[in-house]
Amino acid sequence: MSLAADNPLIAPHAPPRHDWTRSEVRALFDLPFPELMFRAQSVHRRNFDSAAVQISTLLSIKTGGCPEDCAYCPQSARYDTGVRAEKLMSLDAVLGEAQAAKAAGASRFCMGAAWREPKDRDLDAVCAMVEGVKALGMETCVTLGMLTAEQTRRLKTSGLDFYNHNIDTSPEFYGDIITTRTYQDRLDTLNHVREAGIHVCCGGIVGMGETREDRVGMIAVLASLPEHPESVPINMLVRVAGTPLAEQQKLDPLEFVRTVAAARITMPRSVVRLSAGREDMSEETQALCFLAGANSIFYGPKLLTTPNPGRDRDRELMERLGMSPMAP
Ligand code: SAM
Ligand code: DTB
Ligand code: SF4
Repeated sequence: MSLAADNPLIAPHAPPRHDWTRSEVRALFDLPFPELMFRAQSVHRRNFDSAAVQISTLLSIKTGGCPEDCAYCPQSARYDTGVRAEKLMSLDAVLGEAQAAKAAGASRFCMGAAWREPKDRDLDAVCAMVEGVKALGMETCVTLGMLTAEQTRRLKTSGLDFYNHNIDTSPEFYGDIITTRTYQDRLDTLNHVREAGIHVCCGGIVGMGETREDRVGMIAVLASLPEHPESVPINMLVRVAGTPLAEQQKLDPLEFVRTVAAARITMPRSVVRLSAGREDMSEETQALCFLAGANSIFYGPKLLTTPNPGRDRDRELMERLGMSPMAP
């Protein structure tokens, strides 16, 4: 890798690139760890306050019983994980949770549903939730599965700020993880979201038994989108008993940090979320992720169905690191 072209200190303020090749992304992953961290932190500081963390809270508004076969997911009806299928939550209950999240310090409220795609009647209910959460003064995000162009327009009208839809992994490894929808289906939904003028939240999962080349491929796909996702969640697989990936070998945490750094360098203006997996991560690894350019977390004791660090623990961690919430 040539020095001048790639060193962010020598090529400052270059606009974000959308033509990242796999070999360039691979070369980032292959850098000596200190060099990779230095580059990631240099890019980070040019684009963000390096002490600011975006705070989102997640709520599962429709849990379990999903027809899809995502091998990582505790909510698939195909696996016996102990997650019960529930009905869509009521508007009042959702708004109560959003209010509590706001009072605890979250600026964005993310609502997730275990659907392949929403039915129109369900979408009406979700739109009412989005309107209600927005009226509380929070940013809104939902993740509901595949969407049509018409559905994205309805969500936009209700005031939706972000839609989360992950590519999850590389195009080559994808078929080992999910067979009930294609990679292209996901890209199509992302296009609809973009065209409706909703911010895109799109990332993936590492630690599913993929190779480094798959992690490279995932980052290269994200970084080559015509517009980078405004939000890029990097999840460490939460290994849930009963799912096909329950016994997956744990990924080296430093490889997770490298993935975060590659996301930061290739998508310099995106908010990169240190997403699922923090419950099993040391605080030192989390600190390295922030150093690598992560600047968002899920805050609150639960993700969708699995545990996340408690609020006290995260407040203490933020304090120890001298980091504070990012203004919305
Ligand atoms: N059902 C919708 C869908 O899949 O598009 C929305 C909810 S789904 C749970 C949202 C995302 O959560 C998935 O795309 C996946 O990236 C992430 N996820 C699910 N289970 C996970 C796990 N065990 N570990 C890490 N991430 C997970
Ligand atoms: C994302 O990338 N991670 C979140 C959110 N988007 C919806 C979900 C993590 C789920 C972890 C497993 C669970 O709690 O069920
Ligand atoms: Fe269903 Fe989403 Fe889980 Fe896949 S990730 S099984 S689509 S809830």
